[in-house]
Amino acid sequence: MTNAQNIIVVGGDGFCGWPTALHLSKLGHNVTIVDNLSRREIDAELGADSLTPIASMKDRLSAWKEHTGLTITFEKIDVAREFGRVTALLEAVKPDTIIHFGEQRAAPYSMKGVAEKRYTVDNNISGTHNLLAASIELGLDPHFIHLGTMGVYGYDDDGMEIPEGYLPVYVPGDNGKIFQRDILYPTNPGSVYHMTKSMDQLLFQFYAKNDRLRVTDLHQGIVWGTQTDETKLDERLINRFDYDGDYGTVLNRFLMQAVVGHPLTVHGTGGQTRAFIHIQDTVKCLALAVENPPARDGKVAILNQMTETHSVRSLAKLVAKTSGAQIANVDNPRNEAAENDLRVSNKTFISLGLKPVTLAEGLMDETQEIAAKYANRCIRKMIPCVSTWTDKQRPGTVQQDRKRAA
Ligand code: NAD
Ligand code: USQ
Repeated sequence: MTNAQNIIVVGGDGFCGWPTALHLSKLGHNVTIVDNLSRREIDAELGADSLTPIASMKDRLSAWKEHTGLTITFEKIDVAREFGRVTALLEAVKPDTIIHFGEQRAAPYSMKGVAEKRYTVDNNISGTHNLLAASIELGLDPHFIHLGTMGVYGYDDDGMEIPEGYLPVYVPGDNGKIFQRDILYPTNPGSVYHMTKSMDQLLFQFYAKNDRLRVTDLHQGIVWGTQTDETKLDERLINRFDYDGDYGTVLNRFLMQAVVGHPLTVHGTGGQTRAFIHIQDTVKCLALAVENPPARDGKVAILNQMTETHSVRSLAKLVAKTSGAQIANVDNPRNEAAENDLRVSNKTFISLGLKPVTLAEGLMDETQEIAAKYANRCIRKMIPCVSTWTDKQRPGTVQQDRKRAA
């Protein structure tokens, strides 16, 4: 590989960050992982754990070195709270690229209560801003790649294909002439977590305009699967598999629920349609983004990082059909549209050469094999989603009691 870069992967101990760090290392880049290990602490706080047994960072990195001869460096830094250490690290590494996965990423966790709301906002906004401000303060010129979310667009059936970040608007000026602007697609976040991703967008817009920072914001869909070519090499490299009611995402939860004999927990009618991507495609998209920095034109490059859309109901039916699992339509703890359509443009990644893997390609079996292998680690009481979006949805409220009595 000729164009080896110095790459900092913030959040490199997490579900998306860890396999991305390994993939970029294998491609020949010099990778430094920065993580404060807060996810491992939140697991302990919740009494949950990854279904797969994730090794310590020390053991993960030794296993990688043993198998490949490659070294990945690790720095335990809280990017939201340790600005001095962030600055010192950036000055030492002089990254060509910073990839920022290091945020609190669960919508249900962000809605649990006021402490979790405040933590999510403080952590996500300060972390993003510290990385941007430190880069500019030091006079560095990294390509800044951020993991955003499809959820910033909202799920309101806008009656059009969701474009990549920008919406052309046509407005009458004072002289009656129509002028055109490309504005950020109006954000419509569905949780405090998604709101932080909407706010991140403004930070990028400002630094791209003011300092000509090259920023790529990847609006990613729900990631499913667990293993990649690199994490399969050794059990010590295994990726995390969240299944609990706060951090588990819908398809991985269904695949795992079918294995442990739990009914598939469809929220409401299951008419919610969402965008999905397999973890193997996530790491490929990140490699493509690293190789293709945007022009220094003052505009953030926004790419939709998703490969297919499905309704929750259709996923449940698919998993039930192949596994014989029961489907349970439970009260929806969230405040979201019961039914929506979703069409999304992902033309940039396709034009860069991404060949998406799909649900139909046997990867559901692979994910279920992993779930079956570690099913004995499942803590069943952690499966239900108990974080509610509003007080009215809490069990024991007058509304809930009346509903049950009716
Ligand atoms: P994760 O929770 O598994 O990983 C996030 C990592 O960031 C953790 O290891 C955590 O310890 C670290 N971190 C959090 N705050 C930090 C801080 N202040 N300083 C240093 N490290 C910090 O989450 P993930 O699923 O890997 O998601 C990574 C990113 O991708 C997130 O920003 C998320 O919003 C985005 N994303 C994830 C999905 C998905 O389905 N998992 C989908 C779309 C977007
Ligand atoms: N859902 C169920 N049953 C479950 C769990 C979820 O029906 O057992 C439903 C939810 O109500 C929701 C949908 O499935 O309608 C998706 O929920 P999710 O938890 O799989 O995904 P979400 O909360 O949107 O968040 C996840 C990641 C987040 C990322 C986002 C991408 O946790 O980091 O940003 O996916 S996206 O959804 O495209 O915005």
